[in-house]
Amino acid sequence: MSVGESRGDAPGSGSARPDALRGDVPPQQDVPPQEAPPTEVLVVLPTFNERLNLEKVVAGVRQLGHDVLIVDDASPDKTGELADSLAAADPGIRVLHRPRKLGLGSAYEDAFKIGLAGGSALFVEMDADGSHLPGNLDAIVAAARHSGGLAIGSRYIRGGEVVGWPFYRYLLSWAANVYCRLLLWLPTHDCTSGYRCYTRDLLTHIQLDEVVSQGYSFQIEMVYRARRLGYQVVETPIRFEDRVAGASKVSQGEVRRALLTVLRLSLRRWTRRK
Ligand SMILES: Nc1nc2c(ncn2[C@@H]2O[C@H](COP(=O)(O)OP(=O)(O)OP(=O)(O)O)[C@@H](O)[C@H]2O)c(=O)[nH]1
Ligand SMILES: [Mg+2]
Repeated sequence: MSVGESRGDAPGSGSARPDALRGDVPPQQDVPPQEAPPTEVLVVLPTFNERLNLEKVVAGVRQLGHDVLIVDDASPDKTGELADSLAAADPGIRVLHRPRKLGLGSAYEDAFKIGLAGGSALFVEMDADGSHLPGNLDAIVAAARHSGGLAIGSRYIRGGEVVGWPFYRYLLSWAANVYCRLLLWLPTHDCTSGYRCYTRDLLTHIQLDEVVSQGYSFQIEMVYRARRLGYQVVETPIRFEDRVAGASKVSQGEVRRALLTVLRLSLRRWTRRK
């Protein structure tokens, strides 16, 4: 089943009503119901071939007491099976299995809909590759709670740092941020950071079904939409460490698609469309 089909099948999809998101889980997304009431914070971990990294990241988050939702896209390295075994041993962990690699943005969209239906109040995005340290999580969550909107774990403000990246990778990230800031007029320093926390209020109003980004530009588009809706977008410094195991999924194709999506958003902005 394609992304488009699964989205279209969702009851209430395409509706502008914020409450259309409630109970909006497409049928093939068979996530076990939560046994205990949800914790305030839901940490979403998207995975594609993260078998070597997942367990440590999940343990770090669970130590802080937050619920975890893993979204695995049929990883060939059997990350999904590992996720299932972690979930079987801990009711605070759930797994959403998707049939194939459908993109980072759509993984977060599907997870947010599940979290909204389940009653979570704060929604964290976090990579499952070990680059995002659990030690930074509480500060990001506190900043989101305080702002009422979106808090971004930022590598590019005072106190933030990147460890272990080769120069070209740093340059790519820096250039991507300059590009977004210029084209979308965003004052945010780290629009592409995937370590962040949204309030329920923001996600309820952002109309997830209208987000055009399926892949990495999701991060940028969500910053843009949050600001357009008038929500505060704040940044809190993080230490970002390059993954020590597994491979990055940021391909040249992903970069191209992200650049084009940002260009499309910028053109819409100039032509005063949504
Ligand atoms: N479910 C799902 N997860 C994905 C997909 N693409 C990437 N991920 C996960 O998203 C997270 C971020 O992906 P990475 O490959 O680490 O990319 P990145 O962190 O933006 O960039 P690097 O610095 O190169 O690691 C990781 O946990 C990946 O396993 C996807 O299509 N579906
Ligand atoms: Mg990474």
